[in-house]
Amino acid sequence: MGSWSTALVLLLVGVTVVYTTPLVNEKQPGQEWPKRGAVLQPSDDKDTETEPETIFEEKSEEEAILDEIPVKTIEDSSEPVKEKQDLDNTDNEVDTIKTKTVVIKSETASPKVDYSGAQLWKVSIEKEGSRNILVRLRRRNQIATWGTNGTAIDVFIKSDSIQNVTRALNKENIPFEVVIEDLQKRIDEENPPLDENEAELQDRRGHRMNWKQYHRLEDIDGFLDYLSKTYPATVSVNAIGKSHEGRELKVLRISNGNPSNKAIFIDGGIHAREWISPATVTYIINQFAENFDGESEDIRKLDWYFLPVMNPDGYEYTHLNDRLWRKNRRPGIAGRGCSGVDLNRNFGYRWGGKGTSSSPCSEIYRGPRAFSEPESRAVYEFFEKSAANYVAYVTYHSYGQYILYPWGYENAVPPDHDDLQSVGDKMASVIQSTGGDYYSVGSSSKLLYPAAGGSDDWAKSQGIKYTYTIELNDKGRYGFVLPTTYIENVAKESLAALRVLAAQVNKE
Ligand code: 0X9
Ligand code: ZN
Repeated sequence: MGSWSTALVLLLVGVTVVYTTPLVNEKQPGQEWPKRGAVLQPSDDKDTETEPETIFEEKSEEEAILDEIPVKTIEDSSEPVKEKQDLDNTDNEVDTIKTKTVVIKSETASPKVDYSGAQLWKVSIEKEGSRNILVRLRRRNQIATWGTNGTAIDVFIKSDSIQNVTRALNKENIPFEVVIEDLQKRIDEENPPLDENEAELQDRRGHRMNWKQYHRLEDIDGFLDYLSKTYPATVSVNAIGKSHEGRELKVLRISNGNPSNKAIFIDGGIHAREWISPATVTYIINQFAENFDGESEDIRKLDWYFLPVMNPDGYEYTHLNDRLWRKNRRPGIAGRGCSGVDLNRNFGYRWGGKGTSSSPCSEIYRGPRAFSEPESRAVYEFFEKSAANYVAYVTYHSYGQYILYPWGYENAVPPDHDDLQSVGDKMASVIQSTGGDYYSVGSSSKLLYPAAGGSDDWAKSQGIKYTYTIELNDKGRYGFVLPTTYIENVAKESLAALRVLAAQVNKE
């Protein structure tokens, strides 16, 4: 071969290499996320429009009363904590940094809500009439209800209501016990800073994530980006939309790129204060992404989609302003009224039904219409556009240790409820053998309370068979303010449960 032809060959090889070598973080061939219309997926020919058949079960008197008091939420009340209300009304004083499309509120703008002297009680509901007393106290904004185990309700009481509530319960001989003496103290102790060695390790790793702490959104997002840069053949990240305040909603996908894979969608952080949820989702991501090739076939055969923080504004708000905030950060009317929509009441299946409120001040405010919120709408649009064959949807919440399946909107179950129950039972049993925690399994309306507009009901209505809400630890010792020492065990248990689910969907 002459020197000219050698040069031409070298040039061609060079050009080919440049054009076929993926840039860092660019998706490899076969790694593009399947879009509807691009490749026909088995799910495309399923009729998801028809409403799944429901089996209605008779409600006992007991359950009917529980309907009135959706435990863990505050129904149709104005803001339960005076301080919160005051904060809402300072929205117009808040500093904002405006860019083209992003408006992120200044971190120092509003003062922190102080929970000094606020308490968490376990109030027995075994005595007749005790629920009604609690409903009355809640309507008068004296208490907020957090969780239940069926015989007692966890009740949050702000400091200046303690006397009144004590008197009301004593008068009716309703037993109660103080579980947390001072919530602010617990909040201050919840997430201690890392010691120096650990902090140094963090900096050397290329990301700041670990499961010994609860992290700010920046660390979580940085971790997802790090994984996609480090493992471009299997991991990729896309922003599926933006929150009210302009934060990205980042979805991470893990896949071997086989177009016939089934897919599982997992999210966390719908409710801002449930910090154990994003911690668990990121733990699972870490296990799969860092060692995908060494993972079991059940994991490698599936496409995994993770949205660890569906409510990033609320999540940041709980770090900076109010540790016990639940909703997103939709601004109040004219920047003055109560803010926030409960994203788990804003999804578009049976929106507006039981266990929801039309009052913006309520903790379970459903929003002005289904999918009115950029966060829930982004998830809806993501599923609309995605051609992946979703066979399972898991959404992590806290607390109570429950594995819940639809329906949530009403005390009814879908036709395949036996499958959901038996796979749920298997997950609960592996959780117990892995880390020792007991999880109850059942339909969410029956085990907890009816509440419409949940992401789980919507996912199920779209034809995703194995749809679960998992309420992580604990059972009310710490509630939402779960110490960091619990993270690893809780997350390890959930990972074990997810492996059971993966094995099941691969079998079908
Ligand atoms: O009330 C909720 O949104 C969930 N409980 S939490 O304490 N994390 O707020 C339960 C949701 C269960 N699913 C439906 N009701 N659809
Ligand atoms: Zn929740």
